[in-house]
This record gives sequence, C-alpha cells and structure tokens, in this order.
Amino acid sequence: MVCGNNDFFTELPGEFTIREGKHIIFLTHGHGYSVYNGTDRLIRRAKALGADTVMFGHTHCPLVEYREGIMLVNPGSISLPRQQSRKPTYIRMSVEEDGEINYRVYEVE
Ligand SMILES: [Mn+2]
Repeated sequence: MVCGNNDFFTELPGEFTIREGKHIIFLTHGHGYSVYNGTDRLIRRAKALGADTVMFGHTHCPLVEYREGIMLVNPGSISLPRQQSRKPTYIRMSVEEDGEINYRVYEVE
C-alpha cells in the first residue's frame, strides 16, 4: 500500500518499487504527478526508476494502457467511481509462470 492524498496520519510510504515476475512496478497514489492532466509525469518517473509498470490511483478511473514502453495500471474505485459509467471497478492481476503479468478490469454490477 502507498499513502494517498487524504491519508494524513499514516506511516505508509508515498511510493516504492517492487519486482514481480519479469517486471519492475512503480507504485504511487499519483496525486504528486498531476494524473488528472495525463500520465506523462508518471511515465517519466517510472523510466527514471527503471520501472516498466506504474500502478496508481487518485483519478478513480480505471486504466490499463501500454504507452511509451510503460504499462499504466489504475484499478478505478469501488466506492467512488468517477469514469463516465460511474460503475465500481477493480483489477485482477495475474502473474503467469513465465513472469508475464496480465491485468483485467472488472466492473461490479
Ligand atoms: Mn486521491
């Protein structure tokens, strides 16, 4: 877990990277990277950290998109979805035996 913009009394880290399967994943809530204005800053930070995947939140809009060599992953929100459909979403991540990772967005009906 990482600290969000409303987590005022927490020891959670603001961001970190982990290795999973074949990938290096950069985790951040995203509010420090202007994610409402796009993912350019997230991508730049991921590249600087040597990561190939970014997991973030903050927008409450689900996203699984491969751009500029970086996999961008946002599960959206179960409680306060903000994408057009306003359907609660989450992501299931599966790490395959060969180390590849698949992400799939699920909508809660
Ligand atoms: Mn937020």
